[in-house]
Amino acid sequence: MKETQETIASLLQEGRTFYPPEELVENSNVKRFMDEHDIPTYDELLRKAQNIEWFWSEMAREVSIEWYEPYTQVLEWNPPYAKWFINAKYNIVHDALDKQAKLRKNKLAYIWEGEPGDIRKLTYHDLYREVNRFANALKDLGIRKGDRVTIWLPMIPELPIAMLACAKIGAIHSVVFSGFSEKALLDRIQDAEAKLLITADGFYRGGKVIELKSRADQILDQTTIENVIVYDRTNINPPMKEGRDHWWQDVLGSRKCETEIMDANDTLFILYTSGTTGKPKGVIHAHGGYAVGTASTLHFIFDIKEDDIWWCSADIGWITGHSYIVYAPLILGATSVMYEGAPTHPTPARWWEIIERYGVTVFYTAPTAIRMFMRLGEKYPQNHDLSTLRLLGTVGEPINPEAWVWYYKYIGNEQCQIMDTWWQTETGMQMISPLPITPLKPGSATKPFPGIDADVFDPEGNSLHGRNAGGYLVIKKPWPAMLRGLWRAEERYINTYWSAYPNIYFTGDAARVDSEGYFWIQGRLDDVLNVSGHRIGNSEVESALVSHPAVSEAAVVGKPHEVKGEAIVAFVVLKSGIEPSEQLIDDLKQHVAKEIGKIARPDEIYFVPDLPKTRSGKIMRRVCRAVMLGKDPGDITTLANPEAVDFVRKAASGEV
Ligand code: 6R9
Repeated sequence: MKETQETIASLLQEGRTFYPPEELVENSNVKRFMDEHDIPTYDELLRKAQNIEWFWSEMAREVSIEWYEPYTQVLEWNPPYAKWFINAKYNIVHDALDKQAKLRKNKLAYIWEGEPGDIRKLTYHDLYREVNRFANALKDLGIRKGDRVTIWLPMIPELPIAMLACAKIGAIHSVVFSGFSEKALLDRIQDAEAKLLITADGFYRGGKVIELKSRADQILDQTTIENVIVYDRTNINPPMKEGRDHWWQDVLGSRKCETEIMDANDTLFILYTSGTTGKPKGVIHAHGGYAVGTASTLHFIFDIKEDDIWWCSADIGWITGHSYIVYAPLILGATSVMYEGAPTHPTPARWWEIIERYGVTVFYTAPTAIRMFMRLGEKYPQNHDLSTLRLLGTVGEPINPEAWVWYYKYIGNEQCQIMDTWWQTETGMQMISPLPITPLKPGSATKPFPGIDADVFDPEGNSLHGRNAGGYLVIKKPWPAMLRGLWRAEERYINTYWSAYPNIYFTGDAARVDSEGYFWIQGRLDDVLNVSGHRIGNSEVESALVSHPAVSEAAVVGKPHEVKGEAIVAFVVLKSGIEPSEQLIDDLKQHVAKEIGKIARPDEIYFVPDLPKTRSGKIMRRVCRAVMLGKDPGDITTLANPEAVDFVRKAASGEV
């Protein structure tokens, strides 16, 4: 530990740059691409790729996308709507599966490990067969092109199988994270008006069985769901409703299923993400552009080669899992590791055992996980042979230099470049990230991916590029995996992403760009928390609290947290006649976990007689947060009730 601290201290002082090993550069996919196109330098690559139509059509070829019918035009940009690969006939399942079942029939697509230790290995042929059988099951239950199917499955192979089966027949999947509550599931089913739900009886997490099906039963009557398919993972026999509920095994159809020929711009999936209001946004992604964008980034950034073993530790319920466990690795014909359970079960060495057991070569995780392992101590990774690793990556939030150095030293043995990838559910693909040829500065996501035109603007829309001054992170040109809209919320799409500056995508993040063009992401501007790399709207947690019978009002704010990045703190006003108590604090935490999911459970709850508000009645979260952190709340004289600031201060400092 002492040694680590010294390394960190020297690193922080030096602001060191880490140059990529020559061997990595020489053998990289991106270097080969540059040589083939007579591109001598990284800067030249970035410059040339700003001709986005040239670059993305080259990339479609580079990652071997096979269209049923070719496109007639690369891009059609009618701001704020982009279409890519115009008139191409396509289905992502062709590249992810149908083609692979021929090219790489006996190669492993997934090496899966369940939390109790069970192992399943699926070749491309196995996966192909399972997807076809399940796709026929969906058809038999009346699912057609354009229908929405909600998937509430844990990290088992049936999750990618279900997603691919939907895509294969042209249905739109909407995956809901298995850690979310049934209430969150209800909102998402209703918004998408899904006809079918695919779930499991339960799954293993932290040594326990977490039920899914029996919980879904509590909300299904309020939905448009006509049929439910249930996978038997834990043998707990949930109640099954005659006529509506079907066991996975019982509905499987024949092994032969034609892939639906789609337009490249048809919708592939909806994935809900948190915004500034309580209602989640249904981000829409389309077959063609998403395939090109996700496969290109995995190919160049993580440099996937035929014999790599790729492990992205995210849950498929988030965009990271959609793009980099399901679609991109399959399009590249890679072998992926997939793990069901908690990272520290049954011991804090579980992940390192997995890397050792399968000889993982490229590993992608989140800073919050690294900080957790850092706390547990380096003895766990040190007892394992991690020498197969050649590249590491992170995503989800800024990585602090301490965690960066620990990851570099104890997981990468100072041999592996760390790819700090900035992107969003909306961008679909990694957007700002090093390539194997990029010199690294710990804490910086380095430079935009070729073809991505990122910048930092001041409020008037002037570029702050190179000035090292904080501003709004924006993207100035369209990119292939960009969102195509929000599900049945056109106005919200325009207001959220396209209203700050004309025809420019507003990311909602703050950033600065230094004199060498390196991007330093500073975090979100809007009222969205980032807890362990998960986006949670402050107002989502507030709505959950206010839905409890004891609560009249709530303000939810984030507080810096060593492991989680942000911890959730709630200031709560109780209804008159209700007495504060420790028991009530516990009840409220439970209530939020039930309404949204455990990840949104507040870490701290304080009762206050009133909350600071503007004269128009808007609760001033910013003031609550400043006061809680002991900072100057700014001018509070315009508040309707300045005395409430003191209530918050006293509560947060434990005076009441
Ligand atoms: C992929 C994903 C998106 C938000 C994004 C930003 C934060 C993601 C980051 C990062 C700093 C990185 N974020 N990666 N911040 N450095 N490398 O996480 O998507 O769940 O939609 O979250 O996460 O604030 O705007 P999503």
